[in-house]
Amino acid sequence: MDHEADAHRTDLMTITRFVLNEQSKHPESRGDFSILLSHIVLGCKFVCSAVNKAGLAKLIGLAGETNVQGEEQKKLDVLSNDVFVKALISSGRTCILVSEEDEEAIFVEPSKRGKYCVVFDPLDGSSNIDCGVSIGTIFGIYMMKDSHEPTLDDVLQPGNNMLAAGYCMYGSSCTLVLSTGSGVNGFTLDPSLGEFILTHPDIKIPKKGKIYSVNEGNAKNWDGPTAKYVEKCKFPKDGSSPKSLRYIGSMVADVHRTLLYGGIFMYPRDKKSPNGKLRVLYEVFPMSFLMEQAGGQSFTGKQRALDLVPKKIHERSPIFLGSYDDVEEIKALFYAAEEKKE
Ligand code: FBP
Repeated sequence: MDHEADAHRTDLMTITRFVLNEQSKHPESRGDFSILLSHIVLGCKFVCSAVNKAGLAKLIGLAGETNVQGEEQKKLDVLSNDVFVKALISSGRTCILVSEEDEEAIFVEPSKRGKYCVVFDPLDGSSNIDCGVSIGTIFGIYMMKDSHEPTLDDVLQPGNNMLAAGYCMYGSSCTLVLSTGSGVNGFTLDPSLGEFILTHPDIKIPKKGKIYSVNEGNAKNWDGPTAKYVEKCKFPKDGSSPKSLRYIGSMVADVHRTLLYGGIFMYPRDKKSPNGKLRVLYEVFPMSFLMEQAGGQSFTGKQRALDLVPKKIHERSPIFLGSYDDVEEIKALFYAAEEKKE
């Protein structure tokens, strides 16, 4: 070990230092938020190591139960959910948790309760777990509305009220992308240090992209504006080059690529899924929060995604997010279709 070289690494910007620096900008802060984030980071490290050794540790395959979405749970789903529920409750900073894997919201017992509500998908992209394709954890953080007994109203808030959001991608490297409301930063886990290091400072999505990302297998059931937009991507009439199709089928991986390379990621509504597939609280809102913080935008087909006010914790919504100009194009098609109806 080249101690000399390593000594110089002690000035690296770790996520812990980054969060504490952000905290120092708020002299009134008691550090509760930083403590909560540090427990989420711990959960990501745990799940990252479990995902890396999943094949060897027989963690792949089915767990034999089904979750609230009626989906068969995978062993890693259950493990990841346990990891995050325990980490969040032991932070002593949360009052309500909403997980993709739990039918009901989890109300933290008073002795361990704090003022934050966390909504999360412990392991998104589960259809890709067994084939080793990138998967991830998605999370969003709200503040309780006020200091009364916590209720579902404290999580059924519009996305605009979200304080922070992020995802951790378990892929060729483990990357945690975070926004606390002033820009988006990406951190890569250095396994030798066990630390997330700032590798993607102040991420800005390109204003326009060359990629569109959607499950074209649903094309025959799409509505007019979606079909028209995808047609335009493939056969542009303005002489520009066709967009490339990239679809991994793991939202974290597809959104991560979109954030870095630009373009548009879509999970539209269709005749089979009139509200699309992705869940508002722990998929649509966190990714829309990050996209807007990076200069992109996020649209439901009717409105700005973060203006949605969910009525149920596992509510779904169509989503079109990505580069500002690309989402503007599909918004124009949807609005034009609406006007025609009137
Ligand atoms: P899970 O949370 O159950 O994994 O479902 C979400 C998801 O896997 C997203 O990650 C992905 O974008 C989408 O479903 C893929 O859906 P489809 O296979 O219908 O294209």
